[in-house]
Amino acid sequence: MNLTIRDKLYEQAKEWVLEAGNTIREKINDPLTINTKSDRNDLVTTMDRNTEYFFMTNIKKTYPDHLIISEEGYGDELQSLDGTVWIIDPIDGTMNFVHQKRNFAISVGIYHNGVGEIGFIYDVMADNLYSAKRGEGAFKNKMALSPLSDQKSIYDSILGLNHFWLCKNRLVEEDVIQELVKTVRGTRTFGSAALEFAYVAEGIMDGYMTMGLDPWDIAAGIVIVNETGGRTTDAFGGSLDLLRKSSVLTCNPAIQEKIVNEYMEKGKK
Ligand code: 2AM
Ligand code: CA
Repeated sequence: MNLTIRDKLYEQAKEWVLEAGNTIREKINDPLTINTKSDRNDLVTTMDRNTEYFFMTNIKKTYPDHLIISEEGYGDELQSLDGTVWIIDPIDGTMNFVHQKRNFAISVGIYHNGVGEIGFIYDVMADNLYSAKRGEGAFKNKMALSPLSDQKSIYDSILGLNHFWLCKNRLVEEDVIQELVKTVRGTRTFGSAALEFAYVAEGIMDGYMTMGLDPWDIAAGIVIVNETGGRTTDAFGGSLDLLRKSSVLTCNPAIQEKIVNEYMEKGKK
């Protein structure tokens, strides 16, 4: 993608992300209409839908040839990542949005012919914007994020995990996850995949591994984590397909092979 075009696209997308976040903040205490999707814990609100609609109408008006993959139904049905594709989660961490009124993010990744060019993860209530352009580093607001250390030991690592590893249809034997939990220094569960990617990029968490995420949960995060030298694969080290749901491991490169080879591969069902 031409760099001048990309810079303009970055500025426009940033403006929309901040505007959408501002609207959510202003309405954070308004009454919510909450519905469920795949199960009773999979929530969606009018705020998710309205925010996605805001992005969709602006993108289609300004860039009629751009395509959209998004969570709440206003996107396109895509069979490939050809062209310029916006991959959007209007609210990542909807359960946090509903129950906690914090710890949720707007996640916007912009891909060109399958290559992640731009990523934004906006922690709306904290007003922290994580961003990256491919090849130009990652930022938290105006602060450049440092490259991740390649010397990290798994014993000194904090790993983001959630209870889905203990639910039905898990992908690995439970005792392997237990071993992994005992090996690392600590675990955290924040409830927003996008924020967990941002924390890996920031180096305040060393990895995040989860069983099933959709493209909109991770598209921006991949671009941002890449720019700090982190790696993102499925939980078994395989490459990700941004048209499908998949397990995900994003982490400091120093611990990736160990997690995959010594835990995940061994416990694979
Ligand atoms: P969401 O809030 O946009 O749905 C929570 O652990 C993380 O997993 C969030 O990023 C959440 O995204 C995502 N997730 C994906 N599928 C989910 C589901 N069925 N139920 C709850 N969270 C889900
Ligand atoms: Ca969402």
